[in-house]
Amino acid sequence: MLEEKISRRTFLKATALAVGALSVGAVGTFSFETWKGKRAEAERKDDIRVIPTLCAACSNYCGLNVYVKNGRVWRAVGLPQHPKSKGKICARGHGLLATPYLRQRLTQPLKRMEDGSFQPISWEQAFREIGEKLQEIRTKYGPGVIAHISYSGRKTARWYGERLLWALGSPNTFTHDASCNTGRVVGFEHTVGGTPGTDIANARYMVYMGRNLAEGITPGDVFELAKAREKGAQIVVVDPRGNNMYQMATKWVPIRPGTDLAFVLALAHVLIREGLYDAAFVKEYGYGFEQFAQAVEKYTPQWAEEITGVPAATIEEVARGLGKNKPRAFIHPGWRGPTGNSYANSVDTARTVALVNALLGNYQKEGGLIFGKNPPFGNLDPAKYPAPEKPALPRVDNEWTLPHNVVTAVPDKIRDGALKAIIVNSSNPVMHYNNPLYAREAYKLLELLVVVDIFMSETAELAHYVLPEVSYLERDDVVEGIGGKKPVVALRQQAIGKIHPETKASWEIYRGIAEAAGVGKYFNFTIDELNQAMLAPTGLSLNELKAEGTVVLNSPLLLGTPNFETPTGKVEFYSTNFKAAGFDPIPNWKPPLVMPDVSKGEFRLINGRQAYHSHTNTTRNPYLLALTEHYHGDRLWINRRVAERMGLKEGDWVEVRSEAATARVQVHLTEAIHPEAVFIYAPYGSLAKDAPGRNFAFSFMTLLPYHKLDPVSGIAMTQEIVVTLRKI
Ligand SMILES: Nc1nc2c(c(=O)[nH]1)N[C@H]1C(S)=C(S)[C@@H](COP(=O)(O)OP(=O)(O)OC[C@H]3O[C@@H](n4cnc5c(=O)[nH]c(N)nc54)[C@H](O)[C@@H]3O)O[C@H]1N2
Ligand SMILES: Nc1nc2c(c(=O)[nH]1)N[C@H]1C(S)=C(S)[C@@H](COP(=O)(O)OP(=O)(O)OC[C@H]3O[C@@H](n4cnc5c(=O)[nH]c(N)nc54)[C@H](O)[C@@H]3O)O[C@H]1N2
Ligand code: SF4
Ligand SMILES: [Mo]
Repeated sequence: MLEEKISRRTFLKATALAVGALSVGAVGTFSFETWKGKRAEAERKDDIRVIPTLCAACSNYCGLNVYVKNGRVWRAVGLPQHPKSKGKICARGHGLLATPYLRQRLTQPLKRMEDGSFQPISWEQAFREIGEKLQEIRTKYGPGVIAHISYSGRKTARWYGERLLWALGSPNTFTHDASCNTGRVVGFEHTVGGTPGTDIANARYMVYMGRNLAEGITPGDVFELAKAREKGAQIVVVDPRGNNMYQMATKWVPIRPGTDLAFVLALAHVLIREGLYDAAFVKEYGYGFEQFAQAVEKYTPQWAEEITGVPAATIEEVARGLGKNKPRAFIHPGWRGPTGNSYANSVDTARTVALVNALLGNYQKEGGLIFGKNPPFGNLDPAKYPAPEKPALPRVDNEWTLPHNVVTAVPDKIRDGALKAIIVNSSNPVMHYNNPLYAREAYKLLELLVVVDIFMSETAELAHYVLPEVSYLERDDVVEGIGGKKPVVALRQQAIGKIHPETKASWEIYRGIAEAAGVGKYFNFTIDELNQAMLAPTGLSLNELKAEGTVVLNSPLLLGTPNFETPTGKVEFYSTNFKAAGFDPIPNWKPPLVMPDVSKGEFRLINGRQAYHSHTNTTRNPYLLALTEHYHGDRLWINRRVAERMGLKEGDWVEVRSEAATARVQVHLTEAIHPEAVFIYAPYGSLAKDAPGRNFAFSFMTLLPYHKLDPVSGIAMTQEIVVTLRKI
């Protein structure tokens, strides 16, 4: 740990010294032109190759050109044709380039021994033992006790994981979504049939309600936002915290956290009361509008002011701004914040956001919300490559009918004995999907836990077998499709040779496990064969895609007529699926689960993305952690006036206590946060033994009380946390 600290400081000092030396030289004998010439000369002698591939530091999977110099990764630039990067990559995209070379990489398959230690074993032994154990567990309990968990964006893991599980007879594949955006997905899917994208560049009035483009970055969207701003667009940021977007915003609305539902219900009220909604659109595409209109009659701006702390006049101003600029106006669907994951009312907030957008008639319109067009992908020919059938067994999480899978339910399913064996790939469920202290005890009960990772994650530490994958720059993955105004195909391909010879790509690992578990016949193809089959309907060959990295298909989407894939084929102001599932068919006001009692010195603990970190993906990255240190990026934000009343100064240490746990952290005093909330950036407080990220702050997830999961969506409601602070 100490060693790590020194090297980070030295890195910063070295940077400062280099700049110093350069500026001294510049006034003395240094000539930039000579330096440039020498540099170019040296580079001519180098072997430099440029490989187009994809970043892996977040789910945007931006397109990159990776420059490889003498076999080592040198630098990368964004691919201009990739819709997410549009020619630029973010700090994480640069920082992650160090991943292949990090000393914490897993280099060999490992087996956990009786005494808890890990011993290196051969791949042959790993496959054989895992295959035998899977067969034994299937015979003993039936196939349904086997599950697979992956990050949903990691398509290779998802695709191969599902094929393996189906081959074994289990339907229990999970993705990370219930820890991320399932609230939004459920809300939008059952209201308008899916989650649309936003046509930022052409919008005139935009509301970002807990969607922070400046830190939860998508570079392409940030460029579009800047363009729209130059053209005079209004940008309203609704956030209890002055997030970095407020440099571009025209208005910041600091809202009481957990109350966004009241805010949007009141927007609907004003739009309807003042006749500012698109009546023709609602008539043609709406189902159950009358019942909804009647329900929101009581949700006046004055009523919402009481709950949200936002003045009624501000709510009216925003509603009128949206109404007058429709259809080039929208409320962003959000991602994780208030609509995705945080509260007992997140799903209803998402539904109401979808409905307010329908009131603006903005679906499939320029400057509005657009359901993108996806590339047409094919599949392997089943005559040549036998495909397993989807198992008829019910899923273990089938008490939830509205979401597609509820990974947050896994710890309880293990405790109940419904799950006995889990394969995890590119995912860290112990740390990230529930309170880690609660999850850890559950995952320990498994008879078989196999983790495919590149690091010894918190989940890998509990595994019976840890299987080392090659990093994102050392492998080919399954082709990616990106929906939008034009469909896009993109490929992650190998840019450098393997750093550690005993590591393998996911597709080889699944084939090895499948063969050993007696279902190898379903894996008789290479990843190139799979990718060729997928690409066939696009008319693009794998070689063409390898040369370009990212290809925009020339079949643009026609705007105008929206297609709502709901049971009624309409925008469901009255949700038939919610009614059938036993929930309120109309989104009515519902308070969050817990509320801090300010008179007792309580706060709500909220969190968010930080521009230079991504979850556990960066918790071992010395360059990105150096930024944390440099900017004190791991301090707990607290309102300056409140802090001063408590006798706190910038950088003071406090103890943060919730019902679940206690943590220690330094405070950051600022005007830019609601007085009833404290805020921490989300990536810190790693619990893994080898992660320097554990030296920074704490993970908000460890303070999350283990209350039940949301009955509608299964989200863990990760901001339903009340804390108190004590100076130490
Ligand atoms: N404490 C905390 N909890 C969170 C969040 C948070 O920020 N902090 N964020 C929430 C959100 S929005 C999300 S989306 C989820 C995300 O949580 P996860 O789905 O767990 O995603 P990550 O933490 O990004 O990465 C998971 C694992 O993938 C491994 N990995 C990285 N690269 C590779 C690779 O090339 N191959 C393989 N096989 N493994 C690799 C990492 O080492 C890590 O162990 O967590 C949610 N929960
Ligand atoms: N740099 C970076 N970018 C990322 C990621 C990353 O790890 N790092 N992860 C990617 C992933 S997996 C995801 S899910 C997205 C998430 O993208 P976002 O959902 O945009 O990100 P968050 O920062 O989690 O939440 C956004 C904002 O919600 C605010 N907020 C908190 N509580 C409330 C509330 O009650 N009401 C309102 N109105 N606002 C509230 C927070 O202050 C924060 O500024 O980002 C993606 N991009
Ligand atoms: S936004 Fe940054 S981290 Fe995410 S994929 Fe793009 S470059 Fe990589
Ligand atoms: Mo996420």
